[in-house]
Amino acid sequence: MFTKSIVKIPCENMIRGLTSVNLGIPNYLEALVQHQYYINALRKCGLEVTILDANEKYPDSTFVEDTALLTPHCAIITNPGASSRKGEIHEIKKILINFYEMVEEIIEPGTLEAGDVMMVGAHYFIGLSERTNAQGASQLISILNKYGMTGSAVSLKNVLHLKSGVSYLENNNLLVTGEFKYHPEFQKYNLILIDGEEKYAANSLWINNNVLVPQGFPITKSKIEVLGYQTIEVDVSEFRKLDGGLSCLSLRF
Ligand code: CIR
Repeated sequence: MFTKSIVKIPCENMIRGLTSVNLGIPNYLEALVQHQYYINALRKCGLEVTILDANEKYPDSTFVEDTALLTPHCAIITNPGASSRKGEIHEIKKILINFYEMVEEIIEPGTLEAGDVMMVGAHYFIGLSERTNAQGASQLISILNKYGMTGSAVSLKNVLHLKSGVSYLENNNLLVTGEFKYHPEFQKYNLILIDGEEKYAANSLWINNNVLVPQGFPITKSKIEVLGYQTIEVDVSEFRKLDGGLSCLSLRF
């Protein structure tokens, strides 16, 4: 169970954020409203929410998930692979020392963004992406081992981050799309296939037996409900324009 979360208000400069999709420029005011609904949803799931101010220096800084991996034993500050995002870690580090006694770091030449890290109990799958390299993954595995946890690297080709295409919903249930359907490491889970028009919803977010689902993906929503979860729809259309999804917008611990 999670009790706390951290989010960061989007900055006006988000309209200049990194993106690989052709969905247009985000509407900033709309994004602010959607972000507030997202915060409400986290509270509905029982989380205390720490809200960080916007920082115009970092257009993508609302995607706070990428800057740290929070485990039950330690916090790990990442080293984002995107050069425009590297400076985001300084603020997050200052915040996390208030919550964690043990704070570790990924360092050069290792790069890692925590959107590439999926927690399954005490094991962490680490996507090797354009943002997370093999050195970053191996540093992370060493840190996890030090605290009695494990990690393993997963290859990926077609998505920005591992969790853009696969999300663990606890109780052995795994949402998968595209290339991850056939991945050998995931075959032991109860795979819920999310495809075609709905593949964006493969990034849904388990929080304390609720699952946040992006608004507008009814097939995914009902597949998740059939498994016994309570779903909460959240509109994140403006963040999707920057390759962002539900998990990217918070740190949960
Ligand atoms: C980026 O390209 O870094 C941002 N525009 C989106 C980050 C999304 N984060 C995530 O999937 N964890």
